[in-house]
Amino acid sequence: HDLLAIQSYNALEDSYSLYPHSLQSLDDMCASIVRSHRETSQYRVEELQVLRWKLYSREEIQVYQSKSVDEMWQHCASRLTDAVQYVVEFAKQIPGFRTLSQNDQIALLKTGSMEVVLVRMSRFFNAENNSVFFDGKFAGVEVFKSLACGDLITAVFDFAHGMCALKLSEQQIALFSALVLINADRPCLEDRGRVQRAQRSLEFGLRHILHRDNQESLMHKLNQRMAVLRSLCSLHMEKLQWFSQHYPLTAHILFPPLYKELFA
Ligand code: MHQ
Repeated sequence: HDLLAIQSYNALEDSYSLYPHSLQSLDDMCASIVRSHRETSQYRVEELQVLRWKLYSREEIQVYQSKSVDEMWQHCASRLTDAVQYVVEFAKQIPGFRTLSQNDQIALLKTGSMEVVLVRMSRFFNAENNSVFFDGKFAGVEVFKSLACGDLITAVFDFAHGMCALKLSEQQIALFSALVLINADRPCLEDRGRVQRAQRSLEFGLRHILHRDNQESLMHKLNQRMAVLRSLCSLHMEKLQWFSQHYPLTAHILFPPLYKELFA
């Protein structure tokens, strides 16, 4: 599997951080997840903040809009795959993830990596003008016109808008992302019990930081967001099926192997 290449196991450290017994180890677990998030998030929020003025011009938008459907799909699939690769790096650093079997790691990434990409998208999103940082500048929905899946794009942008409204801190985003990945309800898990234990300690961690931030009411809102994420991902799969039927060669030959491994 491409997905899990280069892995160094540290079972001892994992079994320690899987069960936070004290406030100190809970703090340590949160700190390590926040560090992994920071190290794999491509851009810091402050960097993105200063790039906000960089918008695509009319002419540049034209260039994207005049691409063919399969050309634009191929382009977006490879951008998405880059983003997924960072999420895989993040996952591998989550306490408890590496102690799962390879099968369970792959099962969790198959269903969760796209969801985490969408959670991360809120950091790359400017809610003031509904644009996302894509290929070096901020792009509105019109840039994605030639994908011919306007409903998916609108739904994804709406989701990002809603996430921005929650005004999450980087720590909250990090813990929430980990929880989106480590989810015992995913299909095809061999050792559901182990995933559940990891999930519980992450939930504990998220509650802990929300309590510390005096924002316990966010827990409920974040749970609601999880349901929306699932529907977005099934819409993405639906669109991909539609695309593969109409452009089997592009989907088969030109899509990145990791994209196919995860979604096809
Ligand atoms: C990441 C950085 C990042 C990279 C790529 C139908 C189809 C193939 C794609 C961004 C949907 C189109 C994506 C590229 C569109 C919704 C996709 C294409 C955070 C997320 C972000 C900004 C992705 C967001 C979703 C984009 C724009 O670390």
